[in-house]
Amino acid sequence: MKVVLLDLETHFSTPQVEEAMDLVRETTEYDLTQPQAGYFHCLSKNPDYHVEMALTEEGFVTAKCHCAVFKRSKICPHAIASLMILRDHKIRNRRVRSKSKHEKLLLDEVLRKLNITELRKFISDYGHSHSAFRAEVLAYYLHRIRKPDYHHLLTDMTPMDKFGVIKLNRNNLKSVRNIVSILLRQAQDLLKDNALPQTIQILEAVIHHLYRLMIKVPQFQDQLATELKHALKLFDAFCQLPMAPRLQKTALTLAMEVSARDGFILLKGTHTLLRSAEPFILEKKARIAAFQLVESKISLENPQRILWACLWLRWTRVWGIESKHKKIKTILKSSTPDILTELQSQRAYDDILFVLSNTRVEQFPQPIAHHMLQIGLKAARLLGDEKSGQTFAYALSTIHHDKDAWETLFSLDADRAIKSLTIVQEYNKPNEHKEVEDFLLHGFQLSGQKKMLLDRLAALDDIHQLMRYDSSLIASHTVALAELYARQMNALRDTYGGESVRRQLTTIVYHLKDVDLHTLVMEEIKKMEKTDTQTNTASSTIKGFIFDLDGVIVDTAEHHFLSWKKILKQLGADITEEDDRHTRGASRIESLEYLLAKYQINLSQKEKEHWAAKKNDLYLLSIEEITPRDLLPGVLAFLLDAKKAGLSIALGSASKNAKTVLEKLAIENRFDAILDGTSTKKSKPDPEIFVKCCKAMNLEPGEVVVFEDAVKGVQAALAAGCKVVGIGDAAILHEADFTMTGLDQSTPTQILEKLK
Ligand code: B16
Ligand code: MG
Repeated sequence: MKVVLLDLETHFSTPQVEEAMDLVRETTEYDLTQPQAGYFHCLSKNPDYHVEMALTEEGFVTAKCHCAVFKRSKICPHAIASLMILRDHKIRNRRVRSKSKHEKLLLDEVLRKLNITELRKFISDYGHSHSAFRAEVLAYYLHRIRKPDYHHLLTDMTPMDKFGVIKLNRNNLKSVRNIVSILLRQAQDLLKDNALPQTIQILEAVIHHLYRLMIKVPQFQDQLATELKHALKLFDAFCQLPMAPRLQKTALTLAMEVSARDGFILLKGTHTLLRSAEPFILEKKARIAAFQLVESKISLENPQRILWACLWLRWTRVWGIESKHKKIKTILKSSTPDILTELQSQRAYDDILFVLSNTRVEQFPQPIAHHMLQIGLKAARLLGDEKSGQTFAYALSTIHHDKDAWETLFSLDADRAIKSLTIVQEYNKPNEHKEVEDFLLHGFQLSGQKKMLLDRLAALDDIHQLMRYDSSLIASHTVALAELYARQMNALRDTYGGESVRRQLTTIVYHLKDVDLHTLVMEEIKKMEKTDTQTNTASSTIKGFIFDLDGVIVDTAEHHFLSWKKILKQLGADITEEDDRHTRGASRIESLEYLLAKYQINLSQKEKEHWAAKKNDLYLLSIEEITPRDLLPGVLAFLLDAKKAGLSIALGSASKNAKTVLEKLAIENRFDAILDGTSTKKSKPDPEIFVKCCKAMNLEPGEVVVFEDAVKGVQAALAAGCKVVGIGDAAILHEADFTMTGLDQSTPTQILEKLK
């Protein structure tokens, strides 16, 4: 950054300059050294910073600070402050030199002897042409004359019509702001030199004038706010200095008069005039007057009532004044959350605790009450008020399940923090609210309540939470943890979520391997499977399952139907969905005969064989592409679980192509017996196929459940003496013991339970 040393203010924004000025004021221990010509070091011990500066003959200067902010943005308050210090140093040296020549002194001497009229005349002699320019020069020198009249200067600068109405436009607004800025800069310098009477004289004129403009020409409020903020900041700094009672009175009168104006507005982010002048409001009478003024501002219609209320509350606390107006209390009561938020932004932490000590937070809706208590906790912590901190943290933990607050409580009073967990646990059933579970598990883990953590995790049945919190249980509760994992993994498998469950299980297995629990959990799962098998088979009379193929295991029924449709088309008929009901489960030749009869087509035996073979060719072609992905949902899991439950399983299909289809689906080895259209003489609804299946499994038909999608199949199973679960439409398969839409809808264990 390269700037002109004598003109820093035009290079940086007002906030940057102000911040740097604050820093200069704060800089108490520092060294300004010149290791070589044109190079300077500003080394400040308090606050800590180090800036290197290079100054050219022409007055250009570059600065480099060693702080992180400068490294990132090539500018920082330290650098600007150091430049100001350097400039000050240079000017002082020059002053010494100029003093020796008596030039400056001479100018001051001359000015001090002038009155305002003489000064004006003097200036206009040098600059007739431009009134704004004349005013600027006037503003520069005004404080040096005997009785400067700033009010006059400002009013003079502000255009008015003959009725006294202010006529500001963009152009003359700029001039007004310029003059105000010059005056404020001077006030700032005067304040630095502790010239308090002169400072308040400028501030009084400027603040009065700016507020007048803010009220009268509200369309320029935003622009004027920049200067007003600067003025208020100076006023606040002024009020913090020790001074004669006469000056205190001037400051207080200014604050009271300006605040009392109709249409007066408070600028957010600045100290209110009255708050700045508070150190001067010492007498009871003055306090009551100020308090009443603030009260008069608090009404429902006032959009700034929250800001006023903050001051009202402060004085209630600090001065112990009680309001006589009930209405105010009512207004403020409903605005308490907003007041707290505002007090927080003002960093008025004492007032926050005061408000909360007089408020029943639980009367507000939950999220609002939560926020209010959070504000309170923060304030208590910043003030080091442990007792209030504990109270807020306890309420936040117990009622609002706030994890951060609980951590604070734990650091302050571990027993109370654990008590809060116990209460939350008692009042909240597992799994009802996610945030409660997060709160509890987090708390149990952090406070080392391992047994409570394990019990809650067991009650939750949420394997993801288990994975999140198992690290603190592995060493102390290894076996219990492994059992829990085994149980929850089994439950997850039983949900038949397909691909997504498989993916979840893989993630869990990886995690278990990571934390060295895999072997133990797998052993637990095996143990459980063994017990499951024993209990299932021992308590149930059912010992085997028979599955039909088409429509139960795979959706080939559609292929059968479409193949028939094409054949019948060649024979001059168009078959319908209704026909599908009759061909389902029926053998190939029976199906053909049914369709020929229905559509009155006469064929010889040879021709029938010819068309049946043709249908099969079409069918085989259409199932060519079948892969294990074509298994109907949940089939594989169901077959595996049936085996796990100790059941024998068989396939009983009317299709002569059953084995081909099973191979394509890669499940031919999963069955204890496979009987198909090649093993029987009579087709469904004749029971032959299922009777043969039972024999092959060495079971009585009464010990077997058949899963069937065709009416003929259901009838065949019943005729064999088996139980039947219909797969498909309950209305069509009404003869079955019960129906479901697919094998993914239940588990073998549940079916056994249902058929008991
Ligand atoms: P194929 P399923 C049955 O199979 C079909 O449901 C039925 O539509 C078909 O006509 C029958 O197989 C004969 O099939 O022509 O391949 O020998 O349901 O008893 O498994
Ligand atoms: Mg079928």
